Amino acid sequence: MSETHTSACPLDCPDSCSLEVEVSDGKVVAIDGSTVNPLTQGYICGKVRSAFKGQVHGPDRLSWPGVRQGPKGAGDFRRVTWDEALDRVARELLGSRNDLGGEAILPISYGGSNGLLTQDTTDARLFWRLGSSRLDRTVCAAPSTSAAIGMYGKMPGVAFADYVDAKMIIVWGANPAVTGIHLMPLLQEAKRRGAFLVVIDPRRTQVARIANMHLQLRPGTDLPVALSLIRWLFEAGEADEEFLEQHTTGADELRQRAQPWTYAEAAAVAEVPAEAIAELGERYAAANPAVIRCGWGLERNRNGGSAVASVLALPAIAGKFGIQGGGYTMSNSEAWMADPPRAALADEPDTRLINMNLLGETLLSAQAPPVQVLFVYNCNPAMTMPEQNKVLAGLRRDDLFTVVFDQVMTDTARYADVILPATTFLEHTELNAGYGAYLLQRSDPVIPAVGEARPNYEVFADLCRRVGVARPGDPESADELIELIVSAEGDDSRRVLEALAGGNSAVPKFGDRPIQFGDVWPATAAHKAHLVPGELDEEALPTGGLYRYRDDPGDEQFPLALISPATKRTVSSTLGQMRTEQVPLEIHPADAETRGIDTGDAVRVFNERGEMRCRALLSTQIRPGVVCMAKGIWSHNTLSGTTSNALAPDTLTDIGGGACFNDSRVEVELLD
Ligand SMILES: Nc1nc2c(c(=O)[nH]1)N[C@H]1C(S)=C(S)[C@@H](COP(=O)(O)OP(=O)(O)OC[C@H]3O[C@@H](n4cnc5c(=O)[nH]c(N)nc54)[C@H](O)[C@@H]3O)O[C@H]1N2
Ligand SMILES: Nc1nc2c(c(=O)[nH]1)N[C@H]1C(S)=C(S)[C@@H](COP(=O)(O)OP(=O)(O)OC[C@H]3O[C@@H](n4cnc5c(=O)[nH]c(N)nc54)[C@H](O)[C@@H]3O)O[C@H]1N2
Ligand code: SF4
Ligand SMILES: [Mo]
Repeated sequence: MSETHTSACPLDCPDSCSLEVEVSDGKVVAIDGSTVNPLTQGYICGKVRSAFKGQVHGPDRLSWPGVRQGPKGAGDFRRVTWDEALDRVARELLGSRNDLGGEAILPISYGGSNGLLTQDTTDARLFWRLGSSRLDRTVCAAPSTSAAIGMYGKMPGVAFADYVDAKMIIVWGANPAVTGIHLMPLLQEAKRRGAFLVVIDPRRTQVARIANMHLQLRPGTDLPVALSLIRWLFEAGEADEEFLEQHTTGADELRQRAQPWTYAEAAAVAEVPAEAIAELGERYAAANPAVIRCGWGLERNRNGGSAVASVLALPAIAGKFGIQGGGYTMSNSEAWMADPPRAALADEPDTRLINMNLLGETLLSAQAPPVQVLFVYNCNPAMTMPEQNKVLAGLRRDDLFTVVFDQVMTDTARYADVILPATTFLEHTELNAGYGAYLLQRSDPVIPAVGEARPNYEVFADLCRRVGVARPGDPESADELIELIVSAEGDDSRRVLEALAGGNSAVPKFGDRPIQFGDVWPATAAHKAHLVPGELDEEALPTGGLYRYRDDPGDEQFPLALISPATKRTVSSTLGQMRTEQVPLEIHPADAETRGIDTGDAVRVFNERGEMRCRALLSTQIRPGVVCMAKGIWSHNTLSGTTSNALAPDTLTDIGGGACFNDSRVEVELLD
């Protein structure tokens, strides 16, 4: 006898699908989409539809706490009780704090779940009250969020549902066929209704193949391209002076900064035809409504923050706001609950802030104090952070005590001193706000916890008690935490709570389809768009200020740009235990030929930071001068056990302290 339950997907994906889950004998037998979230339309991606069952019930599932009994990295653990494991963790936390101070403790968490209960609740309470080092969560979206907040104060974006009415859609550094699949049918429908679709991406992705125009630029050159469009809009009298006067600051300043970038200059740097950029400019000026889907591909390089800022400035300059379907979409992650850590019920301490992109460096060389306890949850840093060799060397440190709290045995978990098994969203209560939809969804467990797995919020609340920082009346249960989080909605929180109480519920905000500069306004001073925000300009001063282009980091020794975009098989590295085959490096036939490389050959990809040995795949989907290795692969997916992250620098973006994965410059050679 099977029964069907409702749920919502909390994976790091903009779509926040509403789900139907079929359960038989306490086991998940099928997962599919429902229509509670209108964007889901009853279908979901293959990752969750087919693969996620393996995350719950597969052989790599962690189902008991363990302590290390072999060398670090071997993944050999002895089963212990929760009490023994948590007492040991509590002893180490307190011991480190007593010996070296709270800052000797570093928690690291990121993309495992977008659920509002899984991060920044009792975990923040534990680490803040202990006075741990704080983590600057910069590995993703930091430059784009800085740019968006500085300019528009996180104004909600154009809803995907409104894309069908747009006359022009620019998909800029996003790959929706993989990373947010529910946009694809809407793009097709918009095209059918006559929209002109432009894709700006170094790869010929699935969406590029259906586009009317594909600008296949060199990675990291979006800034000059956008600035050349801005320059032309002003020069050609296509700037909306009235809008700029009324609703923006900094237009003149931006105009000056764009001045050096003629189409010819931008085209030379981006290695695309100047005529194509010019056509894009003409069409954008003429189209109404026109919308830009800005992704994250353009932020992962030295110019990332300025690149996103220049793209987000386009609709203001060209006067594209104020109409249904006109403007931009980026992330809506802060549309709900402006202040998620409120559930911590603790004050954020003034302890040192560690940029997570520097994890390896920090583990190896932080002083005063060194990191003594690393607590990993919702994260697989051995495979997802830059400078992988440094991260791995750090994890091998004998004097580092590492806790890994995860659902499966990840490459990082193999280095743990203590492993703790976490429940999946099908086993605990979760609150999902998503970052592509405007819905708030609550989901409750559909099966009992697998083995002894426990939810994050329970385990961190338990640890608060064990280290003596819990206070009477601290909210600990899912219901209590949800109430606290939703209280951020002020007068509206009662209504939201009641709507969520039904379990299978999704509460919309902004009437679902807000008009930018119509229904929603910049949450900035005077509700204006700041085209050259002072604080960002200042932050970017060391690199020449906002909108200053920095040249390609490649040289003769390492000329190839290595990028590592998302794939259909994993969400970042989540689900990667089920992708067991060797994953190839994609290389353009022209680059392969000069190196004597053919499809299937074993190659060595290297630079001054490290190397990755893997198979080659000749592909015309990427442009010459660029090679591509999937994001989120595991050590078992390459011949060397290292991934593209071993070649990625831990340099930071111009603003936001973001990761520069796509600034990896490499050489590739044939292995015998
Ligand atoms: N299936 C799946 N879905 C995912 C994820 C996943 O791993 N798998 N990851 C989730 C997460 S964590 C995130 S942040 C989002 C990311 O969502 P997206 O931003 O859509 O995905 P990315 O693959 O990071 O980058 C998008 C595209 O940018 C291109 N690109 C690379 N460098 C540049 C550049 O310099 N300029 C331009 N214009 N384009 C460039 C890449 O070729 C890629 O096709 O997706 C989320 N959804
Ligand atoms: N080379 C390269 N590297 C990249 C990127 C790139 O473009 N190129 N992109 C970066 C991006 S965009 C991102 S967002 C990061 C993501 O990098 P990470 O933050 O490391 O995210 P994941 O790889 O998804 O790993 C999340 C882990 O959390 C676990 N998890 C899920 N839910 C829970 C839970 O409820 N409790 C606990 N305790 N654990 C849970 C999952 O099983 C999984 O092992 O990767 C970055 N790394
Ligand atoms: S990963 Fe994205 S597309 Fe897949 S079920 Fe979750 S929200 Fe939907
Ligand atoms: Mo991400």
